[in-house]
Amino acid sequence: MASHTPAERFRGADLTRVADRARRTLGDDVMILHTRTIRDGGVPMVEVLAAPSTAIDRVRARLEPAPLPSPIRVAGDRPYCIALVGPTGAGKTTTAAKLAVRRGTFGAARGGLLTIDTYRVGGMEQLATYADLAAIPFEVVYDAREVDAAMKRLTETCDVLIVDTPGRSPASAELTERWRSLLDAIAPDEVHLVLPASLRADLAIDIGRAYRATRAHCGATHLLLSKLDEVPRETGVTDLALSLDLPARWITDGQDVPADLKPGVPRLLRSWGLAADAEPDWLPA
Ligand SMILES: Nc1nc2c(ncn2[C@@H]2O[C@H](COP(=O)(O)OP(=O)(O)OP(=O)(O)O)[C@@H](O)[C@H]2O)c(=O)[nH]1
Ligand SMILES: [Mg+2]
Repeated sequence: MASHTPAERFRGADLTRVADRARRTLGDDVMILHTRTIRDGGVPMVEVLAAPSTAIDRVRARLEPAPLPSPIRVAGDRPYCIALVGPTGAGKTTTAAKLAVRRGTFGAARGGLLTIDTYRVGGMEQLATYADLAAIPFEVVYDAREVDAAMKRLTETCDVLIVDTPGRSPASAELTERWRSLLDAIAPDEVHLVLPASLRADLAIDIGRAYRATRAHCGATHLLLSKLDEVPRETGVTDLALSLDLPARWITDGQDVPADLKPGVPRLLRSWGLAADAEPDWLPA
């Protein structure tokens, strides 16, 4: 896969000359992303990571999601629904818990959880425990006919609803069809495709295609890369996000609920071509 990263590294004996070379190569709008001193065969050198600022703007524009509605729901309307879909073990349930439990993810709006994953042993209990600890509403729906009643109850108790779904195994077409009809009945406002950041790009593109080309309410609208902590130096993570061509509202980078959930774009821009030892403040969050 061609890299989408237009950031380039320049090395030399002194910073002024290296920065000049970066400007001559990449143009006057060059932005220095990171500088560090390295040793090349024992000789100290300056290394500069630079990219044209228009390229950075382009990446940002492709990954930036539309802002959440404000207020997130009009009084009396049903809660704003965010569903998480994706392959088995991608991190959907953990991420659902993080989103619903973390205070401030949605400002002052009250979070709630709903699961349609009644297949996975322990999945429901996992979410129920988090909901219990955080004292937020939790509903399980087994059948499309139960959706209305569940939504009515949730309308009283929460403003944003996070919907967990079962992992989709290509071998279980019948189960897949069942949860898709359920998700259709829920009609989420956003459907986040949760994919591990370590997934091979060609597989991610195939999976993305499969999840996007579906019925109205099941099609993925956003990408949520999980497990960034499992990718050494986060190499290639931003390229993966760009190849899926979906906006990225959040990423996850660890198993801790709710701490390991971060806004997507600032983090993806930071991962973009930068080594792990880079200063984290090179772009405003
Ligand atoms: N390192 C790391 N592990 C994570 C992250 N998110 C989830 N996990 C772990 O990944 C495993 C699977 O997470 P789940 O949330 O159960 O995944 P799921 O997509 O709901 O799985 P199914 O319901 O079986 O499809 C668990 O051990 C989680 O703790 C993350 O950001 N980083
Ligand atoms: Mg799950």
